[in-house]
Amino acid sequence: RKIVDILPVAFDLGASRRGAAGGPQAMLQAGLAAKLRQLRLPYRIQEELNAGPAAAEQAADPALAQRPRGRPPMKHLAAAVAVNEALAARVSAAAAAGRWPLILGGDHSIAIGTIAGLASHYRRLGMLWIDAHSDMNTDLTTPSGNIHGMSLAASIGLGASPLTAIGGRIGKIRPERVALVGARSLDPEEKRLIRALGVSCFTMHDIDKRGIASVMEEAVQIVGADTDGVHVSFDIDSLDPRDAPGTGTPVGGGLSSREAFLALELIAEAGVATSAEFVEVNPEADPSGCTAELAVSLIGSLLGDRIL
Ligand code: LYS
Repeated sequence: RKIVDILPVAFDLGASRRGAAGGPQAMLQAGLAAKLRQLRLPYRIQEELNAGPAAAEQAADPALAQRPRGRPPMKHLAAAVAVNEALAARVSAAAAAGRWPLILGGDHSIAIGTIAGLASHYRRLGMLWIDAHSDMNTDLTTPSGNIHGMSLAASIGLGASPLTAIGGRIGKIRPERVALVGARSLDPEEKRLIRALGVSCFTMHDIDKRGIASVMEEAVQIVGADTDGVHVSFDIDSLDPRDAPGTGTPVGGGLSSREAFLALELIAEAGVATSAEFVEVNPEADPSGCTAELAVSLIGSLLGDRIL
């Protein structure tokens, strides 16, 4: 049995709305460790990573000066690079030591560091990206300047070099080894890029039409074909805001908690996942704490929890 290596990342400067930095502590307080004990999984909880006190106040970054006209600058680029480099080193060490990395976000920009770390270990990494968004913007297409909208593109090797070069190698994952699930808010140029690259994208339309079980069967097959590892990058905003209100960029018409549970149970049954991250839990947007509790249950399902 692999040791689950819990890596909390208190970083939310990749998003417009602050608060996801509190996600890791919210999930831990909601009983993540107890859930792992219940599943009889050995685990360790690493020291929390953060951007450091000066990050939010950082001086203007030289890379920002080159921004294309009409697009907002990448926000908090230096802080995002620093935290993702540190995370990449941690994830790489965990994978090299034979542990099972479980990263707690933080906003979704931390996927850049997670994937950079995994890519040093897995040469043919498959990627299940479960999210309302596709995070396929670059510095040239972003409508917001928020780096959490760029993490998948950057990991594929597209966009500004400070992001694509994190962890050393550019192009950590191949588009044909990626499957998006739950998409329902895509910017025009993200749509174009998804089509041009041939990234498999299972939208809410597909899920409504085919059912989540059929979609997951195909998605798991795509990410498991000719790969030596599969990462599950789970954005809590894939769920409908009625079930998971505590997140920074909620979009209606999302997965029900039942669909999300089934999706993660099916990944567990397939036995393909070699790491995961759960991101965008924002306790400041959820005084009830129900979103963090749901996230803990969902993590349990991915790690083998069953009803019977
Ligand atoms: N596509 C939008 C953007 O690039 C929203 C991204 C949300 C990511 N969690 O800003």
